[in-house]
Amino acid sequence: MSQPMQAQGVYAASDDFIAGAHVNADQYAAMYADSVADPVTFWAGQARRIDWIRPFTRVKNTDFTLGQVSIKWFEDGHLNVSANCIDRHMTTRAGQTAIIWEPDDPKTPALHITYAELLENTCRMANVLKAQGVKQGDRVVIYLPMIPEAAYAMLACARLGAIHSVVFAGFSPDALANRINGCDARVVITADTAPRGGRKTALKSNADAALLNCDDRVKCLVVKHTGDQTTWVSGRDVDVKAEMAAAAPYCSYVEVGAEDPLFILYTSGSTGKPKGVVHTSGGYLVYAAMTHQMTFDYQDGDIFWCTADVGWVTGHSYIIYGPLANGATTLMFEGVPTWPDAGRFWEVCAKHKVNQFYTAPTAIRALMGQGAEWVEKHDLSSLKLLGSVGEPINPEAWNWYNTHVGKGRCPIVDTFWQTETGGHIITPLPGAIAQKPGSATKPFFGVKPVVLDPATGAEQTETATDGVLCIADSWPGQMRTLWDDHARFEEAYFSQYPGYYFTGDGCRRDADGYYWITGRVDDVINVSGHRMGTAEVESALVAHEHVAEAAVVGYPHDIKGQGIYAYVTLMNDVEPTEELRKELVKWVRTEIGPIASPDLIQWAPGLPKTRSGKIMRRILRKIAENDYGALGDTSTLADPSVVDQLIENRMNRG
Ligand code: 6R9
Repeated sequence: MSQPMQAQGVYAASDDFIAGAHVNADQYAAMYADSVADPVTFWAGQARRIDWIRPFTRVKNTDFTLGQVSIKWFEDGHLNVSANCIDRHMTTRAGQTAIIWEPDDPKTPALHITYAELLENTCRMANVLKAQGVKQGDRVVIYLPMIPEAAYAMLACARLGAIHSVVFAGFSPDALANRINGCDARVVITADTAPRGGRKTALKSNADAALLNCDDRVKCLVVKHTGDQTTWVSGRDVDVKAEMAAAAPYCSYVEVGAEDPLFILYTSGSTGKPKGVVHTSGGYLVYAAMTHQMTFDYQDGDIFWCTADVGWVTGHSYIIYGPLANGATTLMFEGVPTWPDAGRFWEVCAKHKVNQFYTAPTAIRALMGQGAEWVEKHDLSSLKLLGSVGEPINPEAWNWYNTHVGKGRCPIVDTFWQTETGGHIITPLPGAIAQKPGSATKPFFGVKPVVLDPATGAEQTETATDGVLCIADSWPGQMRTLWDDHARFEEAYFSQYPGYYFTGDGCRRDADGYYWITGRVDDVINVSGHRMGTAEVESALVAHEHVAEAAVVGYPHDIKGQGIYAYVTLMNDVEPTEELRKELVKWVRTEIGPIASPDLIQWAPGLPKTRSGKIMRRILRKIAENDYGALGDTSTLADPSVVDQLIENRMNRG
């Protein structure tokens, strides 16, 4: 999906929706102007939406200057994130459902966890962590499926001032070990097995394998979720549910500084090593809460469903922190959209009377392919708003979503943001900004997007323009650093276009000032809304004994948005066989995880290189896209004949 989408019309919310919305067009215009003209006053006001134990006196202290990048918000304020998401609601919402948990198997009853129960379970979990020696500032790795214990664990860490690093349950033992070691965590929380779509992932045995490569002192806390048999290492493994039952039902929360880290979340970059994005407590929570309320026009009593996994930033900000800070009812779904059938999402929407539904274009495209009859079977009259995230949404998917799911009466918010941004940065506010299918529309409050000329870095001042997307000033939800590597943080985000935060995305701005994200301009690809560094897949491939060299690029894929196309050069004496192809796919799955599986592997006796030995990825991308007619300048190639051979044997002839 790397092409800018053409507007096929402009869609505004109904007059009724606008009348009841938190923000209408005039309010947006006035508030946005204030937010960028005087961010200190604006954010001082917004920060009151959360409770501070000690009020801040300094609002904004940020500097994007290369060599001294520093981002601090509300820096002398003190708070506790868990208390903001739970305790402060106890006087008014103790009996209200905080989390609806919908299990993988629709025959298993859903759970309705009240705020009072959330408090007790979070406290019990916090006491279990404390008993393992976890204290303020320690890192805890959470490798759990979509079960309530994942929420308890995140909030328990926040309660103790410990820093969580959630690792997506689809990641391999190696990826898990790297993340445990990367932040020197002493505790990993996992589950026995994880059912999804009727199949089970052996999480505990993955954790066992990972821990072989970690410090002996790392404890393994195991949630016995399915009750499946697992190996048990006494002295190291802890039965979480049993310990929670025996623990005290209350645990006091600690006072943390606004700039104390809340979590680390690893994400892919353009080099082989994933980046440990660090978010802190005060600014992140203010921003997650505010965007959740305004972008989704969340109203008290609404049932909110974000289908992401808690292993991604979307799950952090819009299943856990934003909704719970707002006292919302948030739905957590263990399963997949297509099991037991392609109507599962809609069945869950109808069953729990979901009001806002937030998913990814890849899921919409997959369901679109199954036919609208799966949607029509269910009563979707509770829906008020739909959301999209993770990649540009193509107009076909947008129209299908709008017509069949939203019945033409639900605004669609196409929210552009990143792990690094903490929350939405370019997004429609549904009562204020009319939508154009494929456009993330306008900036959120306090966000100053700029479009730069990719070559010169000059700011494009005309309204209608295109280039690379940067942000000119800080907002409270912005990441603060990379774990233990501030130099890499500056280098990755602030060095290409000095003075700006560089998103890594290209974009177009139309004559109405709407932003259209055109996709990554770096070596990051977007597979089913998941970020994957091509270098990560390459380094996994070359770690195989038969592989001499590998180059990985993205290519258009109907469902996934982008698929993974790998060019592999084998060692001299190795025969390229179908069997080896399968083995390499399996190899990458075990090295990184199923989301990194190459879709196509082409044997490449040689790769197109410049005389200085740089692989010319531009050419490889074109061949993978089946668009080899316009290869551009190939004059710098060391051996141009390599290209003809690659074209002849290309794998994607679609
Ligand atoms: C939240 C999340 C970030 C990258 C980002 C961009 C792409 C996300 C988008 C979108 C177009 C949208 N992206 N939302 N592109 N329209 N509404 O997805 O975070 O996993 O860090 O990915 O995803 O390319 O740079 P993350």
